[in-house]
Amino acid sequence: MANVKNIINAYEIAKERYAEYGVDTDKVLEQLQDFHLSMHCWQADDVAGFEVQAGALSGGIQATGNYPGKARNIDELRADILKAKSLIPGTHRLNLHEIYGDFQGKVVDRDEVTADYFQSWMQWGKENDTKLDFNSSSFSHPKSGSLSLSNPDKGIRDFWIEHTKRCRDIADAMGKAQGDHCIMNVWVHDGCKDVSVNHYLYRELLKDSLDQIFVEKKENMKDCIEGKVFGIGLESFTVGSHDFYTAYAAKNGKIPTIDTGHYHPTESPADKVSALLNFVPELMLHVSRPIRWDSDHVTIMDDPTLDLFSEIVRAGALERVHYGLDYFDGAINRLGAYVIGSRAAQKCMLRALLEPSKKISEMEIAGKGFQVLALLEECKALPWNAVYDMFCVKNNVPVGDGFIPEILKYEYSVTSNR
Ligand code: RNT
Ligand code: ZN
Repeated sequence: MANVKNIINAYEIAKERYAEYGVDTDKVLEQLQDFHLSMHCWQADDVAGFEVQAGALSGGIQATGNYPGKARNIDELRADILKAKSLIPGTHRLNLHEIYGDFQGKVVDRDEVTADYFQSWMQWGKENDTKLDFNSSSFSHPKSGSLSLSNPDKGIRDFWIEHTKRCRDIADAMGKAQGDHCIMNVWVHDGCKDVSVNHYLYRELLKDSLDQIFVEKKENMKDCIEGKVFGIGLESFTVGSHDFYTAYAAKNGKIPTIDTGHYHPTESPADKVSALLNFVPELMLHVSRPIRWDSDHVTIMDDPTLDLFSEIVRAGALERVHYGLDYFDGAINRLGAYVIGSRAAQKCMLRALLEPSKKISEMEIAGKGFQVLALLEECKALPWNAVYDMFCVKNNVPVGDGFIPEILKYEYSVTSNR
């Protein structure tokens, strides 16, 4: 157990140290309090969801690992999320996929879903101070195939258009109920496994489907569109590529989703922030960790994530970004995965907020290249961790690795009995 007195002392010293650089750590703590992650519900059960008719996970994504104890129903998932939230400082949102509706044992096809199936979620959100975000689900369905919204078969296309429109209605209802926009993401896996020749046609169809989906203006939700490089089994071509959605978002005022696992290995997601924000209103993030491919490993405090958040802070764009997480690791304790990833994302944001950006920026403009590099190097070793520990104390959650025994206790008494 961490000694609170030591933590407060360490914080006071850190505060003075940062003040030497013109950084006010008390203010940063307030900013961090206002930093809300959108926790993805699908880490709790390897993207299975609660459809009565659920089949295997398909649509270019794969959850690997077979750690015991995944959530099997809505009650278990809710309990797991609340347990995870109790170990993460701050208040956070929950990002639901359509397949996580409260279907009450009924077969509800994707083109039949309504906000009724999410009433209990809205109630739960209200009771647990958790705002909701939403996603249409085009994978793991007999009509998913390799093409959904871009399928040349009008029947299939219309099915997914109907689904996605209904999801926008649901997101709008959620936004209204919580008095805050529900952020809805559209990701479709559409692509080709092998060499193919109809690329223009597929993209034309996807564009047309999106145009139909977005016709109705909605007050209480915001639309995001997420591209990627490739999906499993769809390696040769992706209809919804980064360029496709960037152009679509810029033209139509939509929000591009930057999933950090969706780019070529040497491409920097962080560098997209300042480029895109000159043309689109806002950004959605799916913070993940790709290992060799879009493997969706648990987020850690790595350089790509640090760079991403630093770019947001440096751009003065904190309020223009929605901070979703998107990984699914079934190989370790799933609750632990939530806590590690969420706390890592917060630490990255904290370190970004603690950067003496103003000072460094002035030096850069004055051509003081050596000083800029020296300061950026120094920042890496400033006592940011004392500030994070203080944040945990203030939020009444375990400091440091104090969450490990809590998770093990929950595993012993709850998840290992599943
Ligand atoms: C897939 C996308 C997408 C999904 C979730 C489940 O590559 O990242 O966001 O992970 O919608
Ligand atoms: Zn994603």
